[in-house]
Amino acid sequence: MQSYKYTIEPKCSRLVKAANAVARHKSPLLQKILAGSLLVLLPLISTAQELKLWYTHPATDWMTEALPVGNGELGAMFFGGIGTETIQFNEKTLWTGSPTKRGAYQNFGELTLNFPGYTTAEEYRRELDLNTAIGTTAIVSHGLNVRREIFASRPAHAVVLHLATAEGSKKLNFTLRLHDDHGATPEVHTDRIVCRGSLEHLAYESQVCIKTDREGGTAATPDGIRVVEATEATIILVAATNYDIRKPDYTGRTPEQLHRDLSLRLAVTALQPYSRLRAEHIKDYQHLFARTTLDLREPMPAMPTDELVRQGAQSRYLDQLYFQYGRYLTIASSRGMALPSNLQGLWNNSDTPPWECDIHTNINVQMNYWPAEPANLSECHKPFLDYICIEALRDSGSFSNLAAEENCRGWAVRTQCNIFGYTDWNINRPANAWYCLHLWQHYAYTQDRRFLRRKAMPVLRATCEYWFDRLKDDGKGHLVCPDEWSPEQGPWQDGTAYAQQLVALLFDRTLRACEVVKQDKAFVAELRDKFARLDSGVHVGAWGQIKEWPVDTENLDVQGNRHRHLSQLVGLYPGDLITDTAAARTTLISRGDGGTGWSRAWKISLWARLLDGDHAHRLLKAAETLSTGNAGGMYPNLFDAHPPFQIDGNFGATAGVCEMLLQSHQGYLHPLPALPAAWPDGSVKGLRAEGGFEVGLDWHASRLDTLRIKSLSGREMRLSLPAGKAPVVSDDKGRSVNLACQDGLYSLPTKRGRTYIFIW
Ligand code: FUC
Repeated sequence: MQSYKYTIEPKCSRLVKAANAVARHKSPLLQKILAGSLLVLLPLISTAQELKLWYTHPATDWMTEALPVGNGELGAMFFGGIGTETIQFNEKTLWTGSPTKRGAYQNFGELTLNFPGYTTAEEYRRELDLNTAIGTTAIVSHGLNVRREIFASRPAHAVVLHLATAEGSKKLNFTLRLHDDHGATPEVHTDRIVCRGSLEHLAYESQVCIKTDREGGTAATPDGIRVVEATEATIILVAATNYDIRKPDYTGRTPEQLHRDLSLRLAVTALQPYSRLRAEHIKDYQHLFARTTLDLREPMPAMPTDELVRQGAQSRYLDQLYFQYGRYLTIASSRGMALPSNLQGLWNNSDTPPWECDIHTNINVQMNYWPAEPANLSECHKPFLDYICIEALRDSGSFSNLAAEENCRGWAVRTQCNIFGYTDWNINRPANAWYCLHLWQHYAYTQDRRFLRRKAMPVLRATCEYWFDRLKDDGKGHLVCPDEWSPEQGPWQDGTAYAQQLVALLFDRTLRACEVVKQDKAFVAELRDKFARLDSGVHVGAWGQIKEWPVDTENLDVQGNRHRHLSQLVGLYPGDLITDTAAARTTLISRGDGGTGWSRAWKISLWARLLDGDHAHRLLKAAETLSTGNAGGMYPNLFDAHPPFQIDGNFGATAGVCEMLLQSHQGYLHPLPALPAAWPDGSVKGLRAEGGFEVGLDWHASRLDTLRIKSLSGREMRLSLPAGKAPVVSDDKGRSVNLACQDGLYSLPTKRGRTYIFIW
C-alpha cells in the first residue's frame, strides 16, 4: 500500500547547536538579540503540529458525522463506509429559484462505491487531516486492506478520490455509481459517468471518471462502472452549473458549453498521475493554511474526536483544533467565484435546507468572514467582497431597485438573499453598512490602496448616499435611521441601536477611506456634516445597559432578555464604537451565556473586547460542547450546531480566538488582550493585524515572552505592551531597536518586510 505521510523535515540540529551557543554566551543583551534571530528562524523549520479529526467507525449521519472537503466552490462530505462508501457533493451555485424567486441551495448528488461482501472491518480508521486537507479511510475488511484518500483540489477544480490496496491484500472489486439528486439518468461509459439536467434557472452537470492500474479493469454496467481486480484506482469528480454572477440574468454558458468545459477539465485532470494531483493540492492548500499555527501545549490525544467532544471540557487541544477547523472550513468554502459561503459553507445534503441555506444578512454571512483577515486568510475574504461590489453596483439590480423604491440612491437588502440577487423577508437596511465594514476591513489589514480606490470606494460612497437620502432629523438636531429594527425582535422604531451604530461605523470608515483615496469636496463635506449630526446609537439606559431601542415600547430592553441577537453591541464587536465597557458588560451579562451556536460564538469576541479572557474561554468551551436538544454547541464532526448545523458559529469561534490573542482595532497592536487562565503557556504564529502586520507570539506562565512582528506595510507600529519590565527589541538583522513611549503606548517606525522581535 502506498503511504503518504505529511512531515516537514525538522532539520534543526544546526539550530539546536546555535541555541546552545546562545545559552553559553556571557552578554545578556547579545544573548537576547541572538535568541531573537533564532526565534525568527525556528517557525520556519518546526514540525507541523498534528491536527486531525479522527474516528474508529464510519459516519452514519451526514450532518453530525460525515467529514467535509472543499476547494471553495466544489465540496464533498465523505462517510468512510465499509461495504459502501458514500460521497455526497455540492457546488456553490446549484440553486433553484431565479432573479424573481427565492428557491434554495441544492444537494448536487452522491457518488457511491459498493464493495460486495464487505460488511465488517477488522481494523478501521477515518480521519481528516487539517494540515493537508486530505480525508483518509483505512480499512481492513475480510482480508482486503485498503486506504482511501479524498480531497477537493483547487488547482484541478475537482474532487479526487484514490483507493490503494496493501501488498498481499485482496484486490479491489467495486461498483462506482453517480447519483444525481434531481433525477437525471446517469450516462454510463466504460470509464466515465455523466449526469446533466436543469433547474428553474440553471443548467447543471456532473461527471466522474475512474482510472485503475489494470488495463481493461473497468466495465460499464446499466447504472455504474464495475472495477475488477484492481490494486489502485483514482476517481475524479467535476460538477458545475452555467451560473455567472457577472451576467444580467446570472447565466453564462449554454448547456453544451458547460458539457464541453467539464469534459475537458475531466480529461486534463485524468492525464495527471495521482501523486501529482495530490502534491499540487497540498502545495496549494498549505500556501494558505500553514501560515498560522496555534500551540496551546497539548499534543493530539489518543482519544478519537467524537470522544474528545464528549470529554473535552478541559482540552486545550480541542481549542486549537476548533480554531484551525474554522480556518480549514474558510479555505474549503470560500475561494474562487464571487459568491460568499452560505449558511452551511457549501455543504448541504437537502433540497429544502433550513433557511434555504442562503446568504443571510442579519449576522450570518458577515460572521462567516470574521476570521478571514485576522486568521491570515485574506484571499478567502475576496469571494464575499467581490459579491458585495458586484451586487451593490449592478445596473437596475434588485439591491439598487430596493433603494429606489425608498427614493434613495445606492442599494439595500432584505434579510434573505439567493445567489441571483433576489432578496426577501424583512428589510435589513443597515446590512449595507455592515457589508461595507468588510470592504474597509480588507483594506485595514492589507493596506491595499488599489482595492480601496477601485473596488471599495464606489460601494462605500453609494452606501453613504443611501443613508444621506434616508436619514431624518429627530427634531432635536440628530440624524436618525427611520423605521428601523433590532434583528428578529421588538418594535420598529426610528434610531435603533443596531441601525445607528452600523451607519456611524460606515461613515467613520468612509471618512477614513477618503483620507487615503481623495474624493470630491462636496461628498466629503456632506459626509462630515451628516456624521457630526448622526446619533451614534450608543446610549446608556436605566439599568446601566446599552439601550437597544430609543423607547422600550414592548418592555424588551430589560434585564434578563436572553435574545440571541446582540444587536446593540454591534458597535463593540465587530465594530469599535463602544468605549463604555461597563455598560457593554452589563448588557452582555444580562443576555447570558446561552444561545444558538453563532450567538455564543459572537459572545467570545465580545468578552474578548472587554478584555475578559476567562469569560471568552467559557463561551468557547460552550461552543465546543456536544450539541443535544435545542442547545447550540458542536457535533462530533465539529460542525457548529445552531442547531441544526449552521457554519457561522464555526467561523465566529475562530474569530473569537483571534480576538483573545491579538487585537488591533484601536489603532495599535494589543498582544494577548484576553488570555484565559486555561492557556498558561502557548504560542501563535501568523496572525494578522490592522495596519499590515503579521504577528507571532509566545507566552509562559500567562505572561508575554516574545513577540515577533513582521511589517508588511512599512507603517509606523504602535503597541500596547504589558506593564512592568520593558522588552529588549531588535530587528531580524540583529540590530537593536529603540521604542518611543507616549501615553502608555509604544511606537516604532518600521521597514516593509522587516521583522521586529521583542523579548522579555
Ligand atoms: C437569523 C438568526 C437565526 C438563524 C437565521 C439563519 O435570522 O436569528 O437564529 O441563524 O438567521
